[in-house]
Amino acid sequence: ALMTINYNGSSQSHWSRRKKKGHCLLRVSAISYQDFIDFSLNETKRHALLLPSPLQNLPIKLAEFNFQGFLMEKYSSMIAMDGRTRLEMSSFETPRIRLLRSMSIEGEAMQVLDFAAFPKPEFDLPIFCGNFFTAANTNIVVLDLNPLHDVISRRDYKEKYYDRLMPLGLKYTELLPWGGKLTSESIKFFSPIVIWTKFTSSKSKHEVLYSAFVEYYKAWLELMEQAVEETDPSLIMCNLEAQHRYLTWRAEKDPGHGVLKRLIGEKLAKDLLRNFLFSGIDELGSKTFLDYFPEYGSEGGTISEKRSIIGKGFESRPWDKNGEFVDNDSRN
Ligand code: BLA
Repeated sequence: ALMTINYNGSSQSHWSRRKKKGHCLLRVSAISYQDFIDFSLNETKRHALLLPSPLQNLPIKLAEFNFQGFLMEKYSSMIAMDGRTRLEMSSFETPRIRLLRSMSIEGEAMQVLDFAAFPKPEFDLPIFCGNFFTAANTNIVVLDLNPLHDVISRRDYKEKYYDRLMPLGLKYTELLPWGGKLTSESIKFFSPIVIWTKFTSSKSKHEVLYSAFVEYYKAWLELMEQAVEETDPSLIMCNLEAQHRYLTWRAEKDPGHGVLKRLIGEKLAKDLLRNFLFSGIDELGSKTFLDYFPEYGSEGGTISEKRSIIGKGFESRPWDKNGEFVDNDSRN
């Protein structure tokens, strides 16, 4: 039975099968992020032509044997080294979205969603980011329309996308309050409406998180629909580099790496990060992590293992109700 579950012929059958096994062996905890993914794909289809991503069009090439010796599609589904935890990947594109991908992890003691939408470089749209980690009743959540360009130095960019979204942001940042100190470097990747929160699991909190995800994603789809395609090559280049810098940051420093390495080993985790989750890193640009973030350089030209060079900061939310950045941290 495992063999047939693991081996997916196509992403479509994958979705229907996933639904059918809703009551299956490993679903101990109530929360499953599958509903979030189902919603987002259905909603995307109402706004755009949803096509399978080339990442999932190469099943033969990408099929390999996993730890237990099951033949699997690398970018479709995997069973972790513990033999139980399941990782499910899916990816699509649309005429305006370069890569719409999700990874969900379902284990006995852990549920994770990593959901992102990366626009094509002709659009300066924010990057949609839904990152939810649930384990042992604690939840670590980042939900945001991550700005492609710096919202502090580029006021035009903040006004263009975020001024109108402040009421939505205020509604949910009250329900899901600031999660406390975080890697200071991350703050530049967040927008004035970012939801950064931690909470203990409860039905009501998960319902709030679901509606926040729904409303943020709908807002992002509307922006996507209204966006005007850029034609100036220098501005397209600028979008391209900004997205590449973002991918480079996350592929190197995302806080979920430790968990991924424990689940599937260092080699596969790195492969998943570069070729699936942050795919584009080898195609969109040629700069390296240290080109973008030289402060992480250590002796011998290697990248510092530290996640943060500045240290943790931002005990409280560093944006006011108008979305103005208020530097409330003396170290920054
Ligand atoms: C913790 N995840 C965190 C933290 C943030 C994020 C801000 C707090 C700790 C810190 O700031 O270092 C998320 N940070 C982000 C995101 C961006 C960013 C989304 O800069 C985007 C720009 N989290 C996941 C996934 C896993 C995961 C996929 O998104 C696991 C596979 C786990 N996140 C995870 C864990 C912690 C965490 C275990 C707590 C452990 C720690 O702080 O090191």
